[in-house]
Amino acid sequence: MTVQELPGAAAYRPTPPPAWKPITDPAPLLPDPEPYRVLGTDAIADVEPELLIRLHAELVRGRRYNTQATALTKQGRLAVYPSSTGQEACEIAAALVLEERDWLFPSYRDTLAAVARGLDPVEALTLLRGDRHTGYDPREHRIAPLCTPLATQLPHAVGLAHAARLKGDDVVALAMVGDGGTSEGDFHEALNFAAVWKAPVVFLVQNNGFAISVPLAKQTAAPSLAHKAVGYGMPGRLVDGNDAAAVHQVLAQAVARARRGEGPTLVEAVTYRMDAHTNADDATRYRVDSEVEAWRAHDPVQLLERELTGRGLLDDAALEEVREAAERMAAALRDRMNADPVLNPMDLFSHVYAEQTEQLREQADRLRAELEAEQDHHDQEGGR
Ligand SMILES: Cc1ncc(C[n+]2csc(CCOP(=O)(O)OP(=O)(O)O)c2C)c(N)n1
Repeated sequence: MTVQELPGAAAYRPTPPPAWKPITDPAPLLPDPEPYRVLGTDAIADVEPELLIRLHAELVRGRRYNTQATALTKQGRLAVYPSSTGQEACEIAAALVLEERDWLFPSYRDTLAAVARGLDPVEALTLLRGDRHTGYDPREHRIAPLCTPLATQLPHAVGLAHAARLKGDDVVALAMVGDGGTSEGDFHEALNFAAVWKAPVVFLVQNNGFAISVPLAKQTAAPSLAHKAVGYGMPGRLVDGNDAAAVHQVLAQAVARARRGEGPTLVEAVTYRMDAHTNADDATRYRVDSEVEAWRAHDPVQLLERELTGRGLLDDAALEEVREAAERMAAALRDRMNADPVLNPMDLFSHVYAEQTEQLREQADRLRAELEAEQDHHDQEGGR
């Protein structure tokens, strides 16, 4: 059967659509096929020796901070610590690459980045100690609270950066997230908005191989996490996350790009979590020792140390000095964490509502009366 054309039908025939054009040319957005490296390559020639020396000192201090904080969990002085041992190059580079006016949006694993940015080492552990409140004023150091809900820090970073741009403030936000966090809806929303608005944000994904016990292969079927950038229309960069000089360089380029108003970048740093997820986890249940040992041979501190000693930039005396400074930091951390904080129970009612509710006022009055009665009793006992 043939369909007969009615007279005049040609006028209703659809015109062919206009030629399709991509919104963005994907080619320049694609990451390198291999993680970018600087240490042990010709690219080292572009790096200032002072930066390498500074990175090394911070890495050694950071490693010592991780081992000390983990020890404090075993001594009952800290509730939980998600160690970043093995990931120090990412942590330190992220902190050093920012200007004072910029903002850092860390996850729960990024205490080191916060400390390297200038946060008091004890204040940085307040939340992980089980105290209420974050323990530091995020505005003072421009460090958002260490974020436990996965990836929620990413839309916060985009919102802050976009708002700063609208106000004409020269601010870049650097947001850190794990490989597991890239499966969250917040990751998608943050990257989409950031790219559409050209928000001055840098997303640093630390691909440390696992989301607790879930390996990367069960997390994503993407060629790499950096490739996800292309779908949002921003560049994806793949970097060796244990090469501090490379991470610093790639992040510095991304920060400069954001500052020029050219929009966000997604950086995937390929690294490895050497310790368990936290002190409450047993990593031997889901990964083999040979894998851990293979990564130990690619240790971020040793990689940098080898480069510096090979170039005559670090001798035994200088190395000893760096290690001693790290020991002094650890001893001070231990001493301060061993002092019990003096808590005021009335603080329960502080910082919750701008205006106290009637019910909370009543509860606060009752608690105050109880505390006063207890104090009177204590004074009388003491007077006897
Ligand atoms: C929204 C949300 N879902 C689940 C969790 C529980 N959780 C805590 S850590 C974690 C794994 C995260 O892995 P990854 O993002 O790779 O970061 P890493 O711990 O390796 O640094 C999960 C699922 C959470 N904190 N928040």
